[in-house]
Amino acid sequence: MQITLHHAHEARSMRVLWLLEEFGADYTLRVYDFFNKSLRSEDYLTIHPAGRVPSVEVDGRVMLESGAIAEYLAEQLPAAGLHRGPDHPERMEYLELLHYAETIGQHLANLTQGHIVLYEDWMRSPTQIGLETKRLAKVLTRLEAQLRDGRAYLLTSGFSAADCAVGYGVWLAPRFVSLEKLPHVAAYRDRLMARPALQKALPPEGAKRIYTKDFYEVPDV
Ligand SMILES: N[C@@H](CCC(=O)N[C@@H](CS)C(=O)NCC(=O)O)C(=O)O
Repeated sequence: MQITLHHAHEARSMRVLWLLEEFGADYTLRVYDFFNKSLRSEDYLTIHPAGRVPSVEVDGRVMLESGAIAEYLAEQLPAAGLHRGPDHPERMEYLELLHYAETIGQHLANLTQGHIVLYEDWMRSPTQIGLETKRLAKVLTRLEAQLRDGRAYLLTSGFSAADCAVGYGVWLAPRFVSLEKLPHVAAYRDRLMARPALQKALPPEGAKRIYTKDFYEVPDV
């Protein structure tokens, strides 16, 4: 299988990059600068008409949407054991969590816009940032409940593609919210960080990053 991943460091395409590293798959990586409009170039718009990452080319066919890509690749590369098929007892939770990643992702995207993309104080709304921060903390409680029984990963059957999907959000969330009241999520994040495949999906030394602060405070209204 020939795979090309279109990626921007620290963007949602990190889910797919991490997954490819978990597979130990061969792939070609094309990295775009999140800020310099390269995602709006004519060439890239022929791949992703909305100019977003990730997109993948698999044997010459283009696929969009990180959740769908993760599901598809995990299914196509079953030897890695990261898929849970129709007959698996945890199939329902697997699908739910893999797609719950975007419920987390929408708040991260809104906070990225509020704190970073809207770079001048007059552009941003402290009310909107405050609300999105609370909503991000709230959606993480779903994960705290999932992990409360002491399981290492989201499913009792072990690490799966759902961990890469959700794990991206868990990796990023502490830049916006404290995990102090979410101890199981915090410990889960530490376990994810210890995975070599996640480390390989992080930006290399010196690369331009989206997130340059350890913590983005909600601005005063
Ligand atoms: N639901 C899509 C979201 C893709 C998306 O919006 N990605 C962001 C990066 S996190 C992006 O490409 N933003 C560039 C832009 O909006 O110009 C997915 O999960 O693949």
